[in-house]
Amino acid sequence: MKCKNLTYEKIDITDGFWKERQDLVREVTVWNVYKRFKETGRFDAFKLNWKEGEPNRPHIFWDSDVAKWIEGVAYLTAKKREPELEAIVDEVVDDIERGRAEDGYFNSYYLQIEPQNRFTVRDRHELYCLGHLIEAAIAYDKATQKGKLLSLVKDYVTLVKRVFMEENAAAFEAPGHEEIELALVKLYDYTGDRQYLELAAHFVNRRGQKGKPNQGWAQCNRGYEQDHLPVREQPEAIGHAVRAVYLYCAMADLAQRLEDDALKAAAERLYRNIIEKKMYITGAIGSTRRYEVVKAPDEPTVSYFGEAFEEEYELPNDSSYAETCAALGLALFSRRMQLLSPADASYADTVERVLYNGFLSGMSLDGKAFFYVNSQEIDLEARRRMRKFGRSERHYPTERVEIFNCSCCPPNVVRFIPSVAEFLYHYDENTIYVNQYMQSDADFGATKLEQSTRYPYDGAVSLKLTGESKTLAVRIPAWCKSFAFRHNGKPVTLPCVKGYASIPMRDGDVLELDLAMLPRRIYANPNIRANRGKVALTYGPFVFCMEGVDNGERLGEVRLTDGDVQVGFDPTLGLPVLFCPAVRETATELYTDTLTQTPFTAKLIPSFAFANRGESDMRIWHEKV
Ligand code: FUB
Ligand code: ZN
Repeated sequence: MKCKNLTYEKIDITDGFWKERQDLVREVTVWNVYKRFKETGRFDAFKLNWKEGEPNRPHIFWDSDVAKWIEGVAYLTAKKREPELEAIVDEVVDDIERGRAEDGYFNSYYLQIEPQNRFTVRDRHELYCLGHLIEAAIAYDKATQKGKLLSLVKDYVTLVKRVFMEENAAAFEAPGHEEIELALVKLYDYTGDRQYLELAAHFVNRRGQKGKPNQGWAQCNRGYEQDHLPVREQPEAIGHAVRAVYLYCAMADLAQRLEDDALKAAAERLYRNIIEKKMYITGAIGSTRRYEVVKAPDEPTVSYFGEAFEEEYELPNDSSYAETCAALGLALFSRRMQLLSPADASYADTVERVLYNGFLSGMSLDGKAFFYVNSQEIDLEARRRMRKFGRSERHYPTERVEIFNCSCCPPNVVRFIPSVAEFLYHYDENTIYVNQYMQSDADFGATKLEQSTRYPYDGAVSLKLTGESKTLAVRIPAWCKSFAFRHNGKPVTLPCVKGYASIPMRDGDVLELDLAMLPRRIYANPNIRANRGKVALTYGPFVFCMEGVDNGERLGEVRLTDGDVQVGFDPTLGLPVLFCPAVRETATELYTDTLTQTPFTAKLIPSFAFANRGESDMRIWHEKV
């Protein structure tokens, strides 16, 4: 049996850090995003009755924004029906049924604005929108047994298969923004209909074959869309970060299902390239925000077009792109890679890094506002100077907003948090791999697993198995240097191989785990120019940051000194905090042989929680004395 993830409907998160966030999405976020999408015309666009000159002109990927929102509603509904939300979804489904073309095509932009131009421009997101509608349809059918949306998307997929695979009649062979590939694999998994797996493989295999003239934005060329080489030959992660990780998800999915070793090797190569050379300490990805075209001297003209991966080790803090969707996509990619190497816990380490840092910073603590770009450093003084001379540099955001024009991230958060349980476990016929720690009840069929923990507030975890015996392989996070186990109350020493400690468990057995959580000083590879000579602090899965609101602005003057780092708790934030000895270095002259050092104790908070208390300096990487 191939390893599988235990899916969200088989797991109830019953309390703690992630239950709080799931409740916040259910009670606040899903409604806030709905209201803003309603105000901006995203839902009305499905009625196909917009008239030139009216506000809220339909946009090429509004269908995907609403589809992700629907998918999030479906995950919430799977746990507790929400009649008002379902009514909104059912109205959208009726709009699609009423407005779709005879042949099953549906796209609220093209049907209203340029019906004659369907499938003529690769990077105008038709297949990306269909991909998200597919994911939404599967989740909604699973949660409600209302099969209409699923039936509608299947009709649309039948058209796409005919146009792209049978007739090759479109102006392009592979989509400009990957997404449909991973969605088609999900549709295959859900229906067992192999044609969907074959269509996913078709799109992945046609990528990089240059079978049709290049398209997309003027400056943009194939590197931005990972279309510069056949996917099995791509040496490194380049181009738009979200497009890239969505493609890589499909590559990993297909490698497992088709037992395609070349695809598996390519997915592993691209994963390692990201993890080892192109990822921020928070798990965020995408360094380039500036829209620029860089022609690599000896490569096919490859564009490092905006919102993209940079050269290896180029991870600037103050000009990061680090989109919320990109971080989330890296977690999805890592989960899929985990299934290709089931006994290697490092993939779940990456998931954890993203979940508690690079992804979660995308939403405010009150669940109402979002980041599209997640700054990795905020220096208000530097911004002031840039703006004073009207520099064209796109200024990194210092505060979240409720909705932005390009609103791909908010609905991605709405669907990701309700389904976060899917990162907890993967399993085969003998072993259950415990990858993440959340208070939860899981149903593997003949075996049930109850997890009790306050993680990430502390490292104590209890796992109670009932029913059929299984081996438990429990992840020891890479950050944890000391841990202890008790099996049915008795201390045991368990072998830890590639990050998993394993133990046979029988009906009624309890395995207790204590993961020692201590503050750690982390140093960056000196190849990362931005962080040479600097230090970051972590505690458990959290990467910490310093904010001006706690420590005074002009954080560039602050240096961390040696000495013990104390752990505290901030009741306002509801989060652990760190207190670290520091000095503030100042000078009056422009150059001096003696800087004034004023000692103080710096307070640091989990980096995902920055920018929740107004505009403020923020640093993850700190100079040290
Ligand atoms: O283009 C669709 C989505 O909008 C991309 O994934 C994001 O980067 C944003 O551009
Ligand atoms: Zn986004």
